[in-house]
Amino acid sequence: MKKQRGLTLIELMVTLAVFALLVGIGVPSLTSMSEGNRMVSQYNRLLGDLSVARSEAMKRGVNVVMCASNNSTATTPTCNTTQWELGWIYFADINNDGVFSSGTDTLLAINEAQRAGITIRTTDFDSAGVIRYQPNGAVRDTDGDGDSDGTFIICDGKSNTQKARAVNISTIGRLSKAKDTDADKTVNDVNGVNVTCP
Ligand SMILES: [Ca+2]
Ligand SMILES: [Ca+2]
Ligand SMILES: [Ca+2]
Repeated sequence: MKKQRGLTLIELMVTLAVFALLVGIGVPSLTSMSEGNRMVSQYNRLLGDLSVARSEAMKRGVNVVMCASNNSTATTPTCNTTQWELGWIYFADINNDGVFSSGTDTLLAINEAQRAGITIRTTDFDSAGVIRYQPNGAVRDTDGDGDSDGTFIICDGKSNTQKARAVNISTIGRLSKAKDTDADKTVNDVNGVNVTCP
């Protein structure tokens, strides 16, 4: 008869120690990894949409408006928030009034709300929730002060500015990844100021 062998005390302790290590370290790092992935994916989505919205304005020869919208999936979505993580839309603004006009304007794309956590906000644009691309690709200066550039800031929802990613948009509509120009570990906005998180 074969002798059945159980775990020795030492084997049991090693097993428990390994388990504790996996649970203690593995879970938080997985959480921050998926949050980091979501930030990267939203960053890429935002860059893509801004870029396409601009090229649609140039291609169609009309203003294209991209705006934050908490009802992006509705039949007639509206530009109604400054919290871009709640969703956004962009459309050919045929009647040039800056809002989505059902039956007149052409809805080009929607991006649905994100799960709770990350935030996507802007700074320095004429309107915190609306970007208007003109047929020449420039961002429209809606308040006429000669300045229409700004920055999109994506944060992790924990006010950790050092983890923030940002996209700068110049007055002529050029997109660029925000860099840490003063080497203090936080990326700088279109005015060279460190970005902040809500
Ligand atoms: Ca319109
Ligand atoms: Ca302005
Ligand atoms: Ca900096």
